[in-house]
Amino acid sequence: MAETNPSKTDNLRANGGRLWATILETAAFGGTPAGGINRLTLSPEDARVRDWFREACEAAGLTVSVDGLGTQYALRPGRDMSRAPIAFGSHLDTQPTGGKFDGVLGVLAGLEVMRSLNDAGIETETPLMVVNWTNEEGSRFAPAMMASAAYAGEFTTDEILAKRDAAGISVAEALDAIGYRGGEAVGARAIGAFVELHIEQGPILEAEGKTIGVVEGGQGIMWFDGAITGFESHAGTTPMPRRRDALLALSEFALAAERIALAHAPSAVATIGEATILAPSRNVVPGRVAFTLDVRDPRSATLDAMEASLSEAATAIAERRRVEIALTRIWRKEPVPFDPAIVAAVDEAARSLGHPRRRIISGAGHDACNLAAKVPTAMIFVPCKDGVSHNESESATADDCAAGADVLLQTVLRLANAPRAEQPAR
Ligand code: HGY
Ligand code: MN
Ligand code: MN
Repeated sequence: MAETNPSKTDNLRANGGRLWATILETAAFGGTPAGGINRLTLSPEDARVRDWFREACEAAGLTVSVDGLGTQYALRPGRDMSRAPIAFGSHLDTQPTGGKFDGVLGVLAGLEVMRSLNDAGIETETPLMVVNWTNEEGSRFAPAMMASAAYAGEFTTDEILAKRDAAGISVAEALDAIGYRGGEAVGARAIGAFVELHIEQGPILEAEGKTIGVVEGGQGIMWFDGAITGFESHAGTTPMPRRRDALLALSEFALAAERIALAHAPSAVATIGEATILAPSRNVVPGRVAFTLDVRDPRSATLDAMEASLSEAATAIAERRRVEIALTRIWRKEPVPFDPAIVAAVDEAARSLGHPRRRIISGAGHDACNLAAKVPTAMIFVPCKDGVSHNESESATADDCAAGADVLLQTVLRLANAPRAEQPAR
């Protein structure tokens, strides 16, 4: 009989100590001497944490499936198996300078929810599912959040399988190399609602002394690939005025991007995270440079305005420095609102647990931002130290992680035991 007695479920809490132990245990897979994690998607380190996750889920009585892009789905039966499962999770891949919590907290808290329900002998009306989405970070293969984007129908599976990393290895080859190219069709699996727990990766919750962020949506993102072509020449004999220096052109463009972001303060951001001199040599004026640009803002119109300003800046710098600047937008993710009913369920769960909370918009992209196009979705944030993330020093407290897991557990129980008529509708 599904346990829907509120007295038993309302008082249920996750085992915060067990959750913290799994965070520390899995941090060993790709762990760095500085205490961070370097676990690029589909790497040997990623394969090891995937194996660990599968074994832990199976030990918790879950049925684990893998789809054609390697995403792992771990299902816990509910009393009414005709209902689409309430899903929760995040990602286990990290940035090269990643920390212990980005993505990891959402997946391991999902596992903890399952373990806590098992310990309490609670069966929910609706099935539950914890998900590890492939390649959320987008560091090795662009774009970010690619597997959840394919699940939501934004890309075909073949488009994603054909994406290549800097070494020319395709997603398909990388999946096959670690044995995680599953047989399940991407997007075929029904999800009734999706909730993602994540560290905020920004400074707001900590600065305001809030434990829980009730996330109402995600901001928009644009990714560009850039190439600047000048002219290689002798570092000793080429007079400064005669140079067509690609690196100096990039330097000007980087400052222009900063100026354009500041012109749309306080929300807009712009980042050149990768820059390479092609055929570098200490005594040759750089003739060719490749770079990437990440631009974000919560407003679509501001993204448009920034893209226009960036293009104007590139044209002006190219003319002045007699170089060519090619700026190609390779990805645009529109700002996304989360489902009000799921946001309300998160808010109510946080209120019932007595955690100080506030509404917030996510500055980072998340798999939830893709799921929102297909299923009712929302997110839960907890603070991280100094708002730092994508840095090996990324840190969160065991208490805040436990609080986030409790809010996730109570949100999931509310959604999973709601009468069918009140089930999230799409
Ligand atoms: O780029 C992002 O916002 C995410 O961390 N992948
Ligand atoms: Mn993340
Ligand atoms: Mn990240």
